[in-house]
Amino acid sequence: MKGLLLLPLLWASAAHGAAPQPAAALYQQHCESCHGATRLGAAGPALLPESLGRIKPDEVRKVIANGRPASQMAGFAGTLSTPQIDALADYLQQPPATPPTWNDHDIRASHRLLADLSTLPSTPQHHADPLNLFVVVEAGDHHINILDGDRFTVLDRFASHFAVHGGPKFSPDGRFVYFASRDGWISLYDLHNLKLIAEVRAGLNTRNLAVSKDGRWVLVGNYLPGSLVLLDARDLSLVKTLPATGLDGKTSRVSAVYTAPPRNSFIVALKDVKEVWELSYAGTPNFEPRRIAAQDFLDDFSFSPDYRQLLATSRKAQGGQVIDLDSGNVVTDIPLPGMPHLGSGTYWKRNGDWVFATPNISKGLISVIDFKTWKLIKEIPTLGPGFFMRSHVNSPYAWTDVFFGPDNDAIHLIDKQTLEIAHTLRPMPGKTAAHVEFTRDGRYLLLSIWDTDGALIVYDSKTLREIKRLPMNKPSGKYNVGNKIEFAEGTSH
Ligand code: DHE
Repeated sequence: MKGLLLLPLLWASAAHGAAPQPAAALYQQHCESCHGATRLGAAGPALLPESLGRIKPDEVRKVIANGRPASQMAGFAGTLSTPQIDALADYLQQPPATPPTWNDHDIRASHRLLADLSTLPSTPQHHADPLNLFVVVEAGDHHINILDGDRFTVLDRFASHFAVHGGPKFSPDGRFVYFASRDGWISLYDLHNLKLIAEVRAGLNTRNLAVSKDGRWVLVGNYLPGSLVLLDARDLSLVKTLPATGLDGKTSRVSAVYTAPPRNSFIVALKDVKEVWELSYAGTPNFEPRRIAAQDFLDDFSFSPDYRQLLATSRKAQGGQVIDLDSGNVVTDIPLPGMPHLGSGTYWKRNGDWVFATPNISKGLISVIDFKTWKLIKEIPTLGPGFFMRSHVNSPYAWTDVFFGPDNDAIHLIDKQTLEIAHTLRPMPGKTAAHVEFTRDGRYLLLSIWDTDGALIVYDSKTLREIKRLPMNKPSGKYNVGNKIEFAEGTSH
């Protein structure tokens, strides 16, 4: 194997005193049939440094040794020695000898139609309210649940591709939902017929996707290769690929793509080039980017409620920056300490004015900003850094988690008017509690216990009484169809 040339030191002594084997040969013998000769993935996920970057080396070793429950990944502890497992784990963290590529031909070749939409009924084939369904990502064993949002029962549960990340996005009528996995797979699912319709691999390492307001287009943002991939929303067939190349000729990773409904456009942030792109989808679009110069590399961003301004942060910057999307000018800088997670921030009305609140991944605080003056109104101390924040127009509270540190089992409920923590819940002491989403009417909300022996807990949003608990394996994000298609106040973009 070519990797062998690059990695002469990755040799491992074999079990039972047999001759040592290079890690590349071990890969070829034990891993290649499922993960592909070039490590780009096949039945199993891609095993590239980019795909494994979020998994600790120890965890990689454990998966090789013990396998993954409820998946086809078998354990190799009985076949491989500990040094062999270590060598394999190290090998997987090295880039392949030949840099991986993924072009239009590969995208088209990966495209699969799984059901014939023209033969399927166009009305819901279940008895639940189609606008109060929830899509729940079960990250522990890579599954998706479709939940009746009135009865809190599971209507369907199916395997997803490896590591679905970011919010699934919906067609404007709420019939279709689109998923992106970190592995680059995009899936289209019909919520009326509870059926997967199509899938395509748009990249090797994907950030997220956005769906146009008119429901015609899906835009996918990739880290690897650095590109935008435009798909036909009806069947995920490839329309166009745009390399994410800046004016300086440098190709960038895409930080994220979002749809901006009032602008009829997609907004794209680039991670390695100081540009924000706007791609209009009005009329007969050509999808040529309008380039807005940014003063920094943008990692994470959010919008004002009217989508006129973009509130962006750079991991390297000392705070946030507001960019006017019409003029392209920087409006102001905002002092935001730590690492604000703007993409998970939320907004609400306080004394008649919009405020925006963002959790912080590195500091235990919530920053609250006035949308009119862009002044920081308050920093609310929390029990530790958090990831997500959510509310609903009918709820007096904004819910935020303490994702990191010893208090990661706590959930804070922030009073939206006083900006004080009104309640702190510990739904399952000792287990991470994170990410909530409200029912369409805001009466109930679903909360994740982010653990292998985790659960989805349904609360009454007023009395804070627990209504139901559904056991799940690391449930992560959950999304209410009605809230998402209406871009409701309090939910994510
Ligand atoms: Fe996410 C959304 C970026 C790590 C779970 N995350 C998003 C979005 C972005 C983003 C840009 C918005 C996409 C969208 O909804 O279309 N996430 C990042 C990162 O840069 C970061 C910090 C590091 C990385 O390597 O990607 C990161 N994210 C994580 C995790 O470790 C989480 C907790 C577990 C996981 O699945 O990887 C995680 N991210 C989520 C979830 C959402 C999300 C559940 C959707 C939030 C929502 O409510 O819409």
